[in-house]
Amino acid sequence: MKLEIKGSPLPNIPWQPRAAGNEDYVWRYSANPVIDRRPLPRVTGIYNSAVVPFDGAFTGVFRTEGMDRIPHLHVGRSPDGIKWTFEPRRIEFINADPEVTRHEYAYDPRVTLIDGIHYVTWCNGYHGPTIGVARTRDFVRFEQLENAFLPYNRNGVLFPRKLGGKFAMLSRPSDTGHTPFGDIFFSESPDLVHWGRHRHVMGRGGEWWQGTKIGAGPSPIETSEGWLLFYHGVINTCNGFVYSMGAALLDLETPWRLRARLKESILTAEAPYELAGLVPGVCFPVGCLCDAPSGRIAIYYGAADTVSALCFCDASEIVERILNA
Ligand code: BMA
Repeated sequence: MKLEIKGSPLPNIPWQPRAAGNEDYVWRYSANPVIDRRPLPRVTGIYNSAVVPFDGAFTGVFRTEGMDRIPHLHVGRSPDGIKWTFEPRRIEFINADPEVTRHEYAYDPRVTLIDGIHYVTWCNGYHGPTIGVARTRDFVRFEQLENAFLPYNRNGVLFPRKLGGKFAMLSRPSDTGHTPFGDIFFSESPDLVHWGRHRHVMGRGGEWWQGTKIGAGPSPIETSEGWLLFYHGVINTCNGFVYSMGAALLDLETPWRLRARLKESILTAEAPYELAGLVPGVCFPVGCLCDAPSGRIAIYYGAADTVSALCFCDASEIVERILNA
């Protein structure tokens, strides 16, 4: 299959070829974690964070947690996607209406480039978790927009282009706590304020690794076979939830129609840094880089709610596996 990826070349993508003998769909960076705990004074974890190419280098929005364990968002910058420095102050979002910028907590950011502007979506505390939305041109000034949904919702992930003239978002309606359910839904908006035409995309269940809940990961990658979506799937074990990574293909023009999805997870908690941390047993994908046309993909994922790790895959190979699932 000759897969076409809609996107820009990214020759400096962080990359490591698959080790000989490794038959997994996705392989880990050998020097993981890329970002260790304590990146700033009194920050005990930095994870579930989104990285994008910016000005020939890389930037990102990172979830940090300090000694009070309340998550906030910080900007990070890197020449190569591996070595990072972080703004010591959390992002101060701007809006004339203080109700919009009212800050309780912010976590699990995604960053999506649409028509030359970077949009940040995250789990935003507003009387319970909902989806915060902001835009930036320079990663210095962030204008916060209205929350996309009523509480409770998590994992709001924008598509990198408008569909039928509308912004499009995946999300996962939830509850106030460690939600014991969850499917992925699609919504669209003409103006990033009013969201509607909600559609069910795909559900939990079936294979045990994704039996409890699922949620979209990084922004979908557009390919000639459909939108390639990495997501997290959760199993409820006698020791609590375990988070793995899955892959699916959504229809290009009607992305609430699932084309196919892998039955197996593509990455599950196995490495020491995924099994030991503040929440052991978590692989949580949020950011993704892709070099079109080579199809090299680098996925940033939070490990054990403590550190940030990197894994790699090949777009053609993973799409072919999904289509043959
Ligand atoms: C989810 C979110 C994620 C976290 C995961 C595992 O509900 O809070 O940020 O990684 O739980 O604790």
